[in-house]
Amino acid sequence: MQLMTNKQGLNGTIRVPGDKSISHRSIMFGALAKGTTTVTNFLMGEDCLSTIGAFRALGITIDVSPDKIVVHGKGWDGLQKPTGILDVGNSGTTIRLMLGILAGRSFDTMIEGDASIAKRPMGRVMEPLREMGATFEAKEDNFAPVKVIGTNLRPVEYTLPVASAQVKSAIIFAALQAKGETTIIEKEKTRDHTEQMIRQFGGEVTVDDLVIRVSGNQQFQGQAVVVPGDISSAAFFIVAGLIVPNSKIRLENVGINPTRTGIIDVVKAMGGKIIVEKTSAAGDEPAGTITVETSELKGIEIGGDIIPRLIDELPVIALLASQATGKTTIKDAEELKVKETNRIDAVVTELSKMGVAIVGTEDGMIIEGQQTLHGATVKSYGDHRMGMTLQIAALLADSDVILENADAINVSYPNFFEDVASLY
Ligand code: SPQ
Repeated sequence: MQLMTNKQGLNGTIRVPGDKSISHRSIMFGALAKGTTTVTNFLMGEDCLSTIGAFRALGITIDVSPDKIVVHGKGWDGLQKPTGILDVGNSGTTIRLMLGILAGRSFDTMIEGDASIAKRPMGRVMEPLREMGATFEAKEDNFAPVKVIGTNLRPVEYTLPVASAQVKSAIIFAALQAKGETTIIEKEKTRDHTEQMIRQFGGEVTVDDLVIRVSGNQQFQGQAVVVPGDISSAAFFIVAGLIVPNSKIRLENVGINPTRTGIIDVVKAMGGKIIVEKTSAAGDEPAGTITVETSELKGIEIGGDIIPRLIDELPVIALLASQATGKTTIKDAEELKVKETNRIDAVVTELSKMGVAIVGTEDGMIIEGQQTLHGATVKSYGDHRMGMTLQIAALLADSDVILENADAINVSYPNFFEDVASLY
């Protein structure tokens, strides 16, 4: 499709859709709890619908209406052996967290996803779960489809070799079913929505900096979950507002959990005009209004423990850097290679096509600033975040930008193009 351009200015207010990570977890906890869970501002993107589909296949009734989702949870033992293979589509969060849930059930399950999922490593989740007694069969012992052979689990003390909320969460879901206390030691602090939701659903978890302790045999009660807007979706408008001349964009009801706000810190460090006003806390999840304006930006170095706090925003941050003065270096971000696509290669290839001087490194990218963006035919690699990054880049292009496979955006932001157009 032909992407929109705009050098005159983007102005207005956007309410980005619900947070993807929190939406997934609301269905999971709702299904594992006893009683009714209602979820409002749920993200109706393809990934979260895959999670709903998986739990329906496991025997959970989930009512979907435009204003809310109702999950009729039956407790852990309410999950039933599915008749077919569970299909997670494009969703890494669904498959990895489900491995932790299914490992402790009393039945076997086959779980698979699309071509991208079939290339993403599952060994990182299966390894700690095997230490807890879990049994899996997987392609090359690392890739989906995975057969989960449900069994009784034991607690573990596990130090994460990678900074990953998905691996951490899979271990937590297994630990909740084990007999005794599990200790998880994170490499770096990652998004903590699973920990927050345990508490919201009446369970217990203790967190002491990087050390998480979870007891087994925990039972949950249904809750009302209000999902804040997704800061990873807001990121595209944060960048657009900063780089398109004469722009001012207000983003309402954005989740500002500190484990997710690395992009705000980066924008401030680059000299961008950004104001964050805290408005509410939905459960344990804080939300606020973010306002950005066109800004003079300077290149910086991005690395270390901020990376997990902005990992999904790095493609669009690379674009932001291309419009700053000076060079920006992104390092310690080798995890980008195992996302929906290799996001280091994809960003470097596609932004280069548009004229950006950018090189990939083993663990990140180096981006030259003050780049003129040119028209090109670009592709999303089936990765929603690539597709949206390229639309924001196209705004400043001097001629037509054609995006192949734009549908990938439906994974996390079905109304993205309409929201961009609303700012004209
Ligand atoms: O679900 P999926 O496909 O893995 O989605 C992504 C994304 O860009 O939307 C990653 F590709 O987000 C992950 C994120 O990168 C969502 C997530 C979570 O909800 O726990 C955690 C991060 O992944 P990881 O591998 O660092 O744990």
